[in-house]
Order: sequence, then structure tokens, then C-alpha cells
Amino acid sequence: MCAGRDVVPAMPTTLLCFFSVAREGSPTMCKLYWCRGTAALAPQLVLELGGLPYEKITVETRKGEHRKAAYLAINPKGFIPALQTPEGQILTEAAAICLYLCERHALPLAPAPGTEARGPFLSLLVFLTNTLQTACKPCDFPERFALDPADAPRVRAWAVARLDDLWRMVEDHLFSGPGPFLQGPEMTVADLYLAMVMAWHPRAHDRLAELERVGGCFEAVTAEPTVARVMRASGNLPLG
Ligand SMILES: N[C@@H](CCC(=O)N[C@@H](CS)C(=O)NCC(=O)O)C(=O)O
Repeated sequence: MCAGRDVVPAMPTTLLCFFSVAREGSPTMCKLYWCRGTAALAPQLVLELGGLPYEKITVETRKGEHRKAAYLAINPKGFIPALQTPEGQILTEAAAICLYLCERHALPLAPAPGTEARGPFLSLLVFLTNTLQTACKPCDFPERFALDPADAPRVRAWAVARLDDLWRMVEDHLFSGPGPFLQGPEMTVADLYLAMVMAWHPRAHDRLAELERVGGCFEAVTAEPTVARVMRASGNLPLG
């Protein structure tokens, strides 16, 4: 069940804007199944930075709408986000949706296949989604990872410590080039991912202050006006 629908017009951006503008209801428009504070933010940022018109369909996880039949018919895994392409295909997995949009619309938010930067970019993005993003869940829902509900606080403490180790790994090993972004002066989907996942950190302020390169990257990503607007609107900025 979708709580709300709004059609998001193509946004002019300081960075990119290559697309023919589709009208409301146009068959060229994607649908993004979205909820505030979720991994839907990354594909939303790609859509917005690309100036792509899309229909945003809100699925309220707090009301359990992601587990109801209407949404399970879209994504049987019951996770947000999902993207319906203009042809009607349903895509899931936030990072895959981001890559799909970049490829389909030749967005300069990812090094092109065949370039030297492409392999390291894929390694970064898969680490961020597969390891860092996944490590956030036991911080947010420790009870799901505890056999005994009484253990949830200890599971959470362990999960936050693990998250901190992973962020230290990003700081010490994953940046290449002069910054401010992970691969140098060009912002990619991996940087959007870094900002999204950091914004979920229960002690983001502290981490950003102590991790110089991560902090610089977060600042550069969120200084981009389209990113700042979207993150503010979805409650990811200012950091809590
Ligand atoms: N691997 C999936 C994970 C998606 C995911 O876990 N989404 C969360 C919101 S960030 C969700 O739907 N949570 C609902 C739940 O776990 O019940 C992706 O990256 O798209």
C-alpha cells in the first residue's frame, strides 16, 4: 500500500541536466518506491542530479506498508527502494538501481566501463552497499539480531563498534587521489552512498570530526545544492 504519491518534476541542477523533460504521466518516467531515511535516497539523488523526471511513491515502513501485499507485488523481498522503469521492469537493490540509471542515461556519476577508474569504483560501491550499509541494520534493529530480546542492547553496542571499524577502514584505505571525493575531484555514486550511509550513523557528528577524509567527502557531497536540498527534505540533514 502506498501512502502518498507525488510527481517530481525535472530539477535544474548545477551539475548535470541532459534529459528531455517528460510530462506528468509520461511513459518515459520512472517510478521510485521510496521512504524517508532509507536506501531509496541514493537512487533518488541520482535521479535528481541527472535531472530525470520520476514519480516518487512513498511506502511507509513505519506503518509496515513494505510488508503488505501491494508492495510485495512490486518487491517480494519487502525492501525499499524499488524502481519501475518506463518499460515497466521492476529493479531492486539501491546500488544496482544507481548503476542502471547512470548507464542508461550516460550520467557522469560513475567512471565509464573500460576506463581505469571503473574497477576501483565498482569495488568501492560494492563495499559500501554490501558491507557498510549492511552493517547499519543491527545498529537500527538490534532486536532482529538477538536470540534473546534482552541481548539487544549488547548487540547494538557491538554493531556500532563494528560500524566504527568499517568507517576507519574507509578513512585509511579507500580514498585514492587528492580528494575531496573517494576517487579524486569527481563525485560519483560511491560518494553519494558514503554520504547516505554516514547520515544514518548514530554518532555521525563525532565520526565526521575524527575521520578527516570521510568528513571532507561528506562535506563536499552535501555542499552540492541538489544533494543538500534532497537530503534536507528527507530528514538526512542537518545530522541528528
Ligand atoms: N540490499 C537492499 C537493502 C534494502 C533495505 O534493507 N532497505 C531497508 C530500508 S534502508 C528496508 O527496506 N527495511 C525494511 C526492513 O528491514 O524491514 C538495498 O540496498 O536496496
